[in-house]
Amino acid sequence: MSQSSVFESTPNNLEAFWMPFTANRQFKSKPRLFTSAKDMHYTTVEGRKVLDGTAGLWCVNAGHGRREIMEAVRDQVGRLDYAPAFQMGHPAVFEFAARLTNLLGADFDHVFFTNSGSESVDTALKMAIAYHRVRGEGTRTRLIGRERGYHGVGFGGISVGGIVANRKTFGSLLTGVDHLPHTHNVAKNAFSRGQPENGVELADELERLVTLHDASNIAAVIVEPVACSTGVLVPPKGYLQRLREICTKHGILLIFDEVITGFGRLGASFATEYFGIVPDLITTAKGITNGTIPMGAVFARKGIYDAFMNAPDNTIELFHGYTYSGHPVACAAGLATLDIYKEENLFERAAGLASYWEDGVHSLKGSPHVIDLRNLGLIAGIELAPRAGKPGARGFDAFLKAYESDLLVRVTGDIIALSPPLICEKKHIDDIFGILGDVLKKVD
Ligand code: PXG
Repeated sequence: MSQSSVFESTPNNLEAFWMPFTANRQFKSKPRLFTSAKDMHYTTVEGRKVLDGTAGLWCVNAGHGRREIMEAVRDQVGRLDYAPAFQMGHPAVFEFAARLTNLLGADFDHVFFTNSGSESVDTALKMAIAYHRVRGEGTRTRLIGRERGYHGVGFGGISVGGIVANRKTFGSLLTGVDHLPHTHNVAKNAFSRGQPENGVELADELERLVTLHDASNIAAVIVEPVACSTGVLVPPKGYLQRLREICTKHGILLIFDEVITGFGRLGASFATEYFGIVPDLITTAKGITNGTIPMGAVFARKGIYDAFMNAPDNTIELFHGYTYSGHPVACAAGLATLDIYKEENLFERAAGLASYWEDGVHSLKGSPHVIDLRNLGLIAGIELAPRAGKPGARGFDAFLKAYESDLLVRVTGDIIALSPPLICEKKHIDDIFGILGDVLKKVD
């Protein structure tokens, strides 16, 4: 066969693609394919409209098919498709960095670009270790994460993350890592509206780890302000403040992983603003480009970048970066996305909808199998009792039945997670909870 006929004879089947975080055999036996999307809806290959209850994968905050982003991307590809990221630059990346630091406010003054949340996490962990080293505290190398934390899929992220399947599957991971306990407590906090009352003392576990290892060995603590991927675990009142205080007391950097909570999800620019707490590094991705082009970013608090700038002239201050750091097309998408967020006041809009959303979530109290309902901003978690001996089966069934009922949700185990685009209307919220109420009646 000639080379060109090899290309032409590509079979039309589903086999070759090894799908990420997917039950491949189940999917390929009964595929679910989207072919287009506009505003709040996907369209399936069969032509069915499906309401997007999850903003894609927590990323399409401004809704689908935004013309402004499409035009910006098209223009940028035509003008400058790629510029080397190392030792070279292009105008859009500087403009985007400046705009992003404005959005974060006075405490943050530098941005490092990546291509995903996982890369943002690895970048932040490396920055933290390198920061201590350039200041002459090179013994600070230990990292502290949290049980049930999700920080992406790099070795750094799965090491500080607290997901059992990663520990079971991928070996010994990074050394020098400890974990705080997670904050989820259905017995004490079930059906909390917003932040739960119980659990602030769990932050004191950090003091125990400092006593064990000594602060002089600890570089950073990383947490998601709201742990979303493992089931929407809303932090107890006062918990994040206390973590901040303990980190400050011991010179430990605090990293907020805001890959999901960034860009308006809580009804504020970032969780940092929402909770009024200033971490030292913030990791982001997803909503930074409305999910249109892959991109991530790490924000550094004032002083962190400066600490690196004492190196001799012409030396690379931080030995780190990606081929596609600050890719021109991603920057164009990001700039257009920021314009939409601003012009449509989408973060304020989310804040304005949050109490209606909360009422919608809690209207499911009493529905079959529901053992807890949780919410913050435009996020919700609906925890179902697992089927005896079959954890996750009921959740997956609910996911499939919701999809058949024209609603896209996410499930993690037996927890349904929701995060609609911030452009949603009250009628979409009514539809989401109306459909879910019916679905729960059909799930056994
Ligand atoms: N940190 C956090 C807090 C995340 O939520 C990542 C890092 C990694 O981002 P990338 O871009 O490398 O995937 C994430 C990603 C879900 C779901 O449904 C969540 C994520 C990704 C896919 C699905 O819970 N979070």
